[in-house]
Amino acid sequence: MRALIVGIGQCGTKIADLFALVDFEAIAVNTSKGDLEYLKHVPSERRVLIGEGLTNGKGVNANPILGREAMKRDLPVVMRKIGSIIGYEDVDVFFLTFGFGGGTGAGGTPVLAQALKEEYPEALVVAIGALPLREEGIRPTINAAITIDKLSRVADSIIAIDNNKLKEGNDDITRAYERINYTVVERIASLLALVDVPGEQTLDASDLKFVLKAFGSFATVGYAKAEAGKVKNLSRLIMRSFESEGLYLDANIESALYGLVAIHGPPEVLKASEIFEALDYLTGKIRGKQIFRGFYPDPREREVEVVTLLSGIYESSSIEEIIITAKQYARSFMEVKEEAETRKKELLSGLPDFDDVYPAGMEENYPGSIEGIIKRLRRREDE
Ligand SMILES: Nc1nc2c(ncn2[C@@H]2O[C@H](COP(=O)(O)OP(=O)(O)OP(=O)(O)O)[C@@H](O)[C@H]2O)c(=O)[nH]1
Ligand SMILES: [Mg+2]
Repeated sequence: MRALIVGIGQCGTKIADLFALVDFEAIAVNTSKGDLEYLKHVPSERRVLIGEGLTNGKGVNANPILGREAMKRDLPVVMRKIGSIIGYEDVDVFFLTFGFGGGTGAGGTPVLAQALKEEYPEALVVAIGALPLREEGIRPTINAAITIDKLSRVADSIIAIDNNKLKEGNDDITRAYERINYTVVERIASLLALVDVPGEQTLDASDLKFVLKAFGSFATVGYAKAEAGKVKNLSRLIMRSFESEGLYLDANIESALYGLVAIHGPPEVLKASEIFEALDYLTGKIRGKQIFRGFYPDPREREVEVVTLLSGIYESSSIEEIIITAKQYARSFMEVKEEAETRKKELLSGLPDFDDVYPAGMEENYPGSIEGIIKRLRRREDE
């Protein structure tokens, strides 16, 4: 299976950079020249600066209108770059990585998603976006809500990563982001790495595409890992990958349409009865009643790793919180605006105009006034 990662904005390009580190084909697109230079693993010829005429290479300061405009203006450059990397071999999935709360990623990603859908109708477009932290305040929340709306109309799936959920302890923010990004890439990369690999019952590209083709709804990736010697019942470990602490997003998994589970570990631990116990239970639980499965016994392995993908999710408290907060803010903003306009009108009504308070005819004599200048010019013409 061929996946192409396109990172947009700072958060997105940092995630793409980690994908490049683990040998995925990745491109970085940003309005900030400095942020592009800061990357370590995406080769420099795969970094595209957009909107330079608009921002001078300095980013868009969380303004998605500018982010959108930058992407629109330089879309041909970005698409040409993508085309040159793709060459003659098809791409199965485009993963667009970005932060929902900024300007470049939030504004630019829906524009690029749309263009990719038009140019490569056979490929899937999957958005992988980080949701803003609560503490970031209102603007990132609004950016996120509107971008969710836009992407839900063009992307096949949206893998939303709730930064709130993954932020733990007292990590400073840079370290917290690094850790989140690393976790995201580790999980998605290990899932992709197991597609088309020989195993007991294997997953192929068409399974993954089937699961991710979910009408712009949400998807989440779950994960659970344990030392092989400590696994008493594999069924429990599989279930854990579907539980809250394993997922990126607070979501009701019963609202999921499809699932995909990949299990990797030493053969003596991968007991069929325990695997099927968990998978049958989970299949009954999700809406679409279908879970694709892959088992990868590996005698050299000392750990058991379960990676889960759930798609078609429409109930998520992480998402709902953002949408509701954004709507409340939009409503109160409109109210405040209306109130201010009413007050302004009340305050200023009844004021006279200049003509009401200054005697007529003065303008002629005032040398700097337009009327005065015109009259003088006319006079000169007549002479
Ligand atoms: N998970 C994760 N989230 C991030 C990271 N960096 C920023 N964010 C989140 O993404 C949002 C900011 O997006 P950025 O990518 O910094 O913004 P941008 O797209 O570059 O846009 P501008 O800076 O406005 O030009 C905020 O809501 C942050 O919480 C990161 O490295 N990892
Ligand atoms: Mg930026």
